[in-house]
Amino acid sequence: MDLVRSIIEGKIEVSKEEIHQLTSMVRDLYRSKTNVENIPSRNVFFIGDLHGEYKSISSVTQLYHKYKNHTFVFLGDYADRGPEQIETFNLVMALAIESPDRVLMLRGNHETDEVAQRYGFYTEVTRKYSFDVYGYYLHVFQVLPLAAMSNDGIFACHGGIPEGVRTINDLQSPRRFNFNFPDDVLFQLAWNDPKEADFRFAANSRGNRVKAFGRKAFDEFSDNFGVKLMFRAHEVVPKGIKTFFEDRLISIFSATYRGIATPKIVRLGAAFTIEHIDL
Ligand SMILES: [Mn+2]
Repeated sequence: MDLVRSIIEGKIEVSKEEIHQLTSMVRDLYRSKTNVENIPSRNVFFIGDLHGEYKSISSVTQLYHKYKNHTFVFLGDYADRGPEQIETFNLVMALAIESPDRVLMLRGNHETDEVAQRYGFYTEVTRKYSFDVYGYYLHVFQVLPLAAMSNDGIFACHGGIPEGVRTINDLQSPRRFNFNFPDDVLFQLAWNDPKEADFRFAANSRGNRVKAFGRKAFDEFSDNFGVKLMFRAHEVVPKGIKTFFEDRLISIFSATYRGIATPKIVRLGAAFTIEHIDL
């Protein structure tokens, strides 16, 4: 645990063996989790895309020290694109290992081999370490849950509502242990985007398998699953926050994305009070 503590305290340089230790601990912790994990309904921070920006995860770490009775739900997309991808991913893992009862890592669309090969993480890890080390991270990707839900109506995932889902079993039963997303339900949880429109599902310019979900899909899903409030990430929003469907869905982005966004996270306090926090 010295390794974990030192990373939380700012250690940046880690050896191949240390990455092996770190990723093995996350795998052991997360393998037995379900696709949809249970979370509390209050005193929760939701963190959107970090995309390899160490400054953002450092700010979150300060809140983690300050709010010891709060849960931290990371909505995915830890690496790719930004300047400190390996360091950012390692720090999130260290928090998840140190406090498994109050830190939850969800899987974003960038936590796949296909995407990480194209957007920077593969290149960074193989340049600095080796193909083996990239493999350690892939084994973390595949154990991460896709969504989180509380007993009284909070739902969170990286992308959005998948098409054709009626019961919790439709979300829990697909097998997620794959470096990519062969399953459409899991794929859409990580990839779909909300749209303020009066349809269920429509095409999405991100790709053939990706959908936009409209108000009808959101209302049906909310009714079926008892969802009162949903959190997701996945889209660059300039203010770091954007709400949909009369503030029942909150989209969060927690990186600057080359200076075009103001990174924010959301604190869900008691009685569903919401606070937007600048990072
Ligand atoms: Mn994404």
